[in-house]
Amino acid sequence: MAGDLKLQPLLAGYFEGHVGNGGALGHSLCPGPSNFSIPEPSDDQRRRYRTIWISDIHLGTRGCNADLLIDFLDSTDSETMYLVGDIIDGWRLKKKLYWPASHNDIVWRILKRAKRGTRIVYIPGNHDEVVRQFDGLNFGGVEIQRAAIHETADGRRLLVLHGDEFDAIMLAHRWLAVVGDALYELLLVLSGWINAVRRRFGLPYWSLSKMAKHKVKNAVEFISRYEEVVTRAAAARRVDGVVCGHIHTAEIKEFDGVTYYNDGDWVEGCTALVEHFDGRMEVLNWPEEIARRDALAALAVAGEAMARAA
Ligand SMILES: [Mn+2]
Repeated sequence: MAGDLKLQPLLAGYFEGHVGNGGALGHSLCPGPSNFSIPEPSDDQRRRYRTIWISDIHLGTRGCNADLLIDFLDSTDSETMYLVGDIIDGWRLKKKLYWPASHNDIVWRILKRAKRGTRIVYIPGNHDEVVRQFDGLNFGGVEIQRAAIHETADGRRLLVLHGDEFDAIMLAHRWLAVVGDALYELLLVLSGWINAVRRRFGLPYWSLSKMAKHKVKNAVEFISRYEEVVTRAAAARRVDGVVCGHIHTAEIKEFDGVTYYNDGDWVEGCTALVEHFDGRMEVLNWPEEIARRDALAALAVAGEAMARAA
């Protein structure tokens, strides 16, 4: 993919001056959380992780799966939590205000985590880009950064960003695809002429099958290209991996020794990326985790009933 290499210089200096320095100017501008409409449970049953990444919550829209996210927040805890963009959907909020109590519950829970001692880093995305102007500030214990470098327990450095930074490049890719298709059409015409000439000289048919590889543009290919573009840009930054959101597709994938992580979203998939205390990374699919928890609870009840019957 020669196109990627040509476009790489565009990104080379992009993150300079954006990474790090979060919290240096930190001062609290927000009072602590007060009360919830849905009370927070006690802490002892929570699953603990070193780091949690969540993104694309889209608070302020009906798409946000607030109940599942509240369940996730009440079931987990971590030393550090990254909010990887599109937390509040600022664009839609301007058009029409949709803000149920459950969305406040989420904001309170995040602020309360900060108060309990979780380091919270908020990396605004394209839907909450109004927050990007507060780069380097600290609101109620929430550090705002344009991008961050996270060091895992096993010493790997991960670039953390929302991921909309690559939309322009993906658009360029789409143009390359359009040019590619036009070229393919031209080659089809040319090959017709070429084969007509070849037939006249008694030569066998010349196959176009190699060209056909240029074809096919679908969502699956778009996503895998996005993943590769993001990972190549991270590799140019000399990090061991990249964590992003934006395309609402959770994934852990390797490209030439650099790892691509996407924490997914809380609109469709309802997933989070977590780092265990040994540095092992995992995507948590929360609807699946709830189903497992419910099945275990049902088994326990059945077990008790059987023990009583015996
Ligand atoms: Mn986004």
